[in-house]
Order: sequence, then C-alpha cells, then structure tokens
Amino acid sequence: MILKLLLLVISVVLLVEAKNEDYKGYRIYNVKFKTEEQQNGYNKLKSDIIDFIRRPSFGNNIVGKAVVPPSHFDFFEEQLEELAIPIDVAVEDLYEHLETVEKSRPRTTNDDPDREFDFDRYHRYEQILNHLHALQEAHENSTIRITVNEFDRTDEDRPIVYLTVSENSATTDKPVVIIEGGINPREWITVPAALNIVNSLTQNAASFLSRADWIIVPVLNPDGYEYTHTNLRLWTKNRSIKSNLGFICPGVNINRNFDVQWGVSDSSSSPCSHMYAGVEAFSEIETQLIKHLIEKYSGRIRLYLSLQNNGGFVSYPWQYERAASGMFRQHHLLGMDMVAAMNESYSLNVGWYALGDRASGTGADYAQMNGVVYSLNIDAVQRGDDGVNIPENEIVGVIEDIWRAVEVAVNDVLN
Ligand SMILES: *[C@@H]1O[C@H](CO)[C@@H](O)[C@H](O)[C@H]1NC(C)=O
Ligand SMILES: *[C@@H]1O[C@H](CO)[C@@H](O)[C@H](O)[C@H]1NC(C)=O
Ligand SMILES: *[C@H]1O[C@H](CO)[C@@H](O)[C@H](O)[C@H]1NC(C)=O
Repeated sequence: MILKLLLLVISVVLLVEAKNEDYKGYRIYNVKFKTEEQQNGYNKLKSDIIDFIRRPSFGNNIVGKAVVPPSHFDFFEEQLEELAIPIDVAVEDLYEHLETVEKSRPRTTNDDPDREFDFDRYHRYEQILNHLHALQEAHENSTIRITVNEFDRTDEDRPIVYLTVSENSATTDKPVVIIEGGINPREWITVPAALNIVNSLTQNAASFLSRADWIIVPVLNPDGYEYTHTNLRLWTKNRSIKSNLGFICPGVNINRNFDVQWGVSDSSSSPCSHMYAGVEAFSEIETQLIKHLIEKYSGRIRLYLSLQNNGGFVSYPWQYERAASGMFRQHHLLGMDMVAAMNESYSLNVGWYALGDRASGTGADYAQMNGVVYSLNIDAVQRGDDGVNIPENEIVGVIEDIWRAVEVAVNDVLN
C-alpha cells in the first residue's frame, strides 16, 4: 500500500515537467531559399513534426527557421540535400538556447502587482487584464470611452476580451478599425504592439477617435499565450482538447481555423501538428470572436490588421491562393505608405508570396472575404537568433514602428 502510494507520488512528480524540457536535443535549422525552384520544393521540408517558427521566403529574402526533433534530423537533412540547400544549424539545443534567452532577460519583478505597466518587458495575461481594466477606469469621466468587453471564456477559463476605444459621443455609425494581436501565442511582440496602439489612440484622440471607432484584441489566444510563458515557449496553437487526440495533442492553430478554403493549404488534420486546423472551421472561440466582430460591425469596417511576427513585412490578401484580391492595387499603394512610415526596413507583398506558401483559414483572408475593405498583416521585424524571442530592450522600438504604420494606414483609408 505504502509502496503503491510512493510510486504514485514519484510518477506525479515525473509528470510535472520543467519549462521547455520537451525541446531537449531539438535543433533549429536555418533554411534559405536561393532559387524559385527551392521555394517550390518547400513542401518536401514540411511535416507534422517539423515546426517552422519562421517561414523561409525566397520572394522576401527571409531565412526560415525550422525546429526539428532528434528523430527527424536525418529526414530533414536528406530533404535539404535533395533541394541543394546547405545544412546550417542555427541552434544546436533548443532547450539550452531558451534557458540562455530566459537568463538574459533583465531581472525585473515581473509579478510585482504594484509596478506600473510598461513596455520594457513582456507581461502575463493577468497583468494585461488588470492594465485594461485600469485604462477603462481611468477614462470613466473623460471624452474617451474605453470598454473591456468579455466575449467568452476559454477552455482554461480565462476571459477572452476585446477593447472598444471611441469618443464619448452620440455618433454611432463611424467607420471601424479592428486590430488583433496574439493570434499566434509565441509571437509575444504583437501583444505590446496592440496595447501600444491603445495608448497612442488615447494620446491622439482628437485625430483618431473623431474619425473612427476602434476595436483592439490584444491577446486573441490567452490560453496559448499563458502556455508559452509557463510551459513551452514556442507553442503555436490554443489549448483545445476537442479532437479525438486532444488529451495527447491539445490545441488548434487559430490562424488556420477560419472559414477560408478551410483545411486545404499549410494546414494539418493531425491534432499533433503545429498546423492543426481544428475539427471544422470556427470550431474555436478565438476565431468565433473575430467572426462575431466582423458580423456585428458589418458594413462599417474600413481596416482590419492582424499583428504577427514572421520577419519584417506587410502583406495583403490572398494567402489561401496564388493570386491577389480585386483590391490588389489599393492594398499595394496603402502598404507602400505603411512601409515608408517605418524606420526599420519592411518589405511589402501579397500574402502567399510573402510567406513563401499558400495557407488556408487565415484571419486576414476571412476579413477580406467578408466585406472588410482593407485587410493586412503586419509581421514584425526579425530580432534575436531564433527569430521569435525579440529581446525586451527592443520592444519599444519595434512597437513604435508598428504604430507609425497603423497611423499612416488609418489616415489613408479614412480620407
Ligand atoms: C469620476 O467622477 C466621479 C464623480 O465625480 C469621481 O468619484 C471619480 O473619482 C472620477 N473618476 C476618475 C478616474 O477621475
Ligand atoms: C523613426 O522615424 C520617425 C519619423 O520619421 C522619427 O520621428 C523617429 O525619431 C525615428 N525613430 C528612430 C528610433 O529612429
Ligand atoms: C481552443 O480550444 C477549445 C476547444 O476547441 C475551445 O473551446 C477554446 O475556446 C479554445 N481556447 C482554448 C484556450 O482552449
């Protein structure tokens, strides 16, 4: 009896894994396409097991980053050889690498509730929620109205919220701008980028709130976001357990779950894949929130921006097919202004080309298909050697650039 109890205790202890331990021995490979032909062979490098934390793009000159478990080193290197791509290991042990990243973070008191909210570090979801409620309260007597709206609760019982930022006026039919961050939870930079837009709006209310109502979703996937803080830094899905393999392989990739040629390209039907598209389109509340907003503000939405972090570009539809939308010319001109407004060098392209591949079920394509006039992605510049961990002391520079692009975009589309 006592022995059994002891065994139970030991197994429970063993089940509690330390952060990022799953990545022990994993490598990150650099993948650089030097020819269109190599780009066209991209599918050879993909599998459910291999996670491209950054996609290689010949068109946009982006060096891809592939996370590969030891069981697949041989497979991956053979595929690289077949495509005549040099084997280039960027990170030999991903676990060690993430430990180093963690240690290099300035030792701030991240959990100190009294510390003022700032943009010099990444915040946990609870701190972000507190910040949003404080913003709402701080403006209760002002001409600016900020409302934290709870849409629903996630699987792990966190509120999923969006902010409405508007003038305290009687006008109810202004154009609407929608901006979402954190659709891909490991792309932390998109969260302060979204929150900084709220700050900038309150500081420039006369020019921005008089012309539009704003909806900001700062963390579209809160469970996934928290999981990247507590368990696996590079998690990319939500924590859904709806599928038959859900308990072993939880999670749906939210940016593959929209109803745009759902499940066809760069998507997987395997729940264990990073690109798992869900049991059906809109199976997840995160995507349902965006659908709800697009329906609720139907006919008024002038601009939809999805903030992501895939290597320094602005892109516009389509991503699901190798074509541009009927709004190609307008999008391209708008994108040129946005890119010109940023200090960093950003490139501009149609989505499938910028990402080197088609992808079904994305939010930006869904918005474009459902009556939103301008729908774009802003993918933050590359920083750090894995392409995802943007150092905290560089947050401010990156998010200010993104605000400049938003500012220009709004001035263009509302004129
Ligand atoms: C708003 O006005 C009320 C009533 O005057 C006051 O009690 C409250 O403190 C004010 N709130 C802020 C944030 O100034
Ligand atoms: C970026 O550009 C803006 C506008 O041109 C300028 O005001 C700002 O100082 C620049 N910031 C940096 C960090 O270069
Ligand atoms: C994603 O997964 C579940 C199951 O589909 C869904 O109910 C939930 O709202 C989503 N979010 C989280 C965090 O699980």
